[in-house]
Amino acid sequence: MTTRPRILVSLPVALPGDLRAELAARFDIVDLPCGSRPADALPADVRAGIQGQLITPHSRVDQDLMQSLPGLRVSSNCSVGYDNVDVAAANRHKVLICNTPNVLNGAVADVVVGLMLCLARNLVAGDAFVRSGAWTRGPFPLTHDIRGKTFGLLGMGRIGRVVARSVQAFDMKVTYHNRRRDDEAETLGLASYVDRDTLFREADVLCVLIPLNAETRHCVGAREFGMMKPTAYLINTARGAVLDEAALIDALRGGKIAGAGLDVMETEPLPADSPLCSLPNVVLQAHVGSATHETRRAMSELAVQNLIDALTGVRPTAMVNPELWD
Ligand code: 8YV
Repeated sequence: MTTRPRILVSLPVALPGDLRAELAARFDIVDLPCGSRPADALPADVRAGIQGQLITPHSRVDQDLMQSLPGLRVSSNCSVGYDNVDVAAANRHKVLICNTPNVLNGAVADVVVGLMLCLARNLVAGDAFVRSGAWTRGPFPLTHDIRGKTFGLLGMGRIGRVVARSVQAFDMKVTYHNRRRDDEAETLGLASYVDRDTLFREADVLCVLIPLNAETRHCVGAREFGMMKPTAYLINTARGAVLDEAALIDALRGGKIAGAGLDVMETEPLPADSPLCSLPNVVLQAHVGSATHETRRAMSELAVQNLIDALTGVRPTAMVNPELWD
């Protein structure tokens, strides 16, 4: 009798029932609390039979993990980012890594636009102003237009293109800097390429949309904030650790930049005693870029399908290390 492949599922929230049923129809499922490590929570005989896993970036996929799951063949991230994965170790262990690009582009871009409007028009403070009754004592202070201003994109990937198209609707001039030129984006008129220092110097809104890796960790720090206009806003919906957060706090306190909109932080969840929580020129969100019913459903569907495909001999749609499949 053939044994069914065993998979690990470790997610912050339960999969929708129909998607879990898709997995249960094919595999034996072992559930693991989100963020737990299999070596700590599962006996060796259970771990030995696990061939695939469905996870989020809360779970590390590193040498230790792969040694604790010696039969692992595929790890399916329910996320576009894969900074939780040691890809070199995955390649050494022949573990295919899948992720969920594209399906979340619009949702993340919408949070970028939302943060930009909150910063430029001070909308969060405006709500508090009305609720507190302060309006009865005088008008809300004037804020700033974004129309005609320069929107600088650090990173022109799939999300960056949607952001560029979105902010063009606000008559903004869009510039970008990326390791590689995006000729198609330029041909489409989505953005114009500038060197990295020019991007920081000229942006009225500077949006960080680069992946987190050893090269990009803390790549935006005091030097970059010092180049920015004191009237400029910084937006980060990528990963918190791309910014040197201590330098950002100094820049915000010292008036080097006018404000920051952060959907991601170096420490998540952000503790209430973080200095970021007491800065009036910061708008904070709880890593909600993709957190809509529709987008998270699409991500879950893609992540589940990637796992099923990889374990049933079908080429998955989205792979981080496709050379392993080929
Ligand atoms: C994920 C994200 O949904 O896709 C990413 O890289 O950061 C989010 O969209 C989140 O990390 C999973 O909980």
